[in-house]
Amino acid sequence: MKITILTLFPEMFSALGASILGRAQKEGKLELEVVDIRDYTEDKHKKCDDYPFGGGAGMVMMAQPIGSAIEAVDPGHGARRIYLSPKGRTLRQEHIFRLAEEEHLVLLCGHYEGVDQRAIDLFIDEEISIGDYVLTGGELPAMVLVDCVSRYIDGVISPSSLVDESFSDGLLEYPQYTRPVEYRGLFVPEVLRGGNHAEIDKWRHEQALKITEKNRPDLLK
Ligand code: 4FV
Repeated sequence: MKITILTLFPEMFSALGASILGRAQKEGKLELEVVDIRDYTEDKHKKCDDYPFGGGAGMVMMAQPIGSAIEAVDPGHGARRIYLSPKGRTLRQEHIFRLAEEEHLVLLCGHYEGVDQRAIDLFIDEEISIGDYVLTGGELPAMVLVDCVSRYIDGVISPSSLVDESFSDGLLEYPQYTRPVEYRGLFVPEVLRGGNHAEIDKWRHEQALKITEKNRPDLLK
């Protein structure tokens, strides 16, 4: 899978070179392309944002550099073009499964007050929000989306790790434990050390239900 990120702050994406995502890129499973929108402005002063028409605080990213960047990285519109924005549909796990099927994603990162609406109208397929809160830029949301989607690229995560995780069966995940057996007076639940897998599965399902009921009763409806 190829993911192209369009941003005014490419330096923010060095974090995607670490750990699991770094290895996925080294192994050629994930191709990540970070593009500086500023490289596509036609303004002689490299301007990429301007004051909003109608007044209001902050600056708005101009449509031309965005449009030229998108047409450069995705000339045939073969990619799914996504704008990360609080106005978008909230990202949920079922979304991730669908996006993971795409060959090429183009992620547009807004900054400041956002982008000129015409950039969205002309070039964007869908707007996605990572949650009901406002950040300084779309870069962190883009990294969240890259991380979530990349987990479903063949070979990035072992298939056994993709089952029994939060939201995979509509429930939050059961508690996890590892060595040592005792830590500051707290012990690993006996059932997990017993080796009876039917009992372990039963305990884990009960725990998942309990945690979901406590933290996300809406998932049980
Ligand atoms: C956001 C979100 C988000 C709003 C103004 C970037 C910022 C600035 N993106 N999910 N929540 N974006 O807050 O995706 O342009």
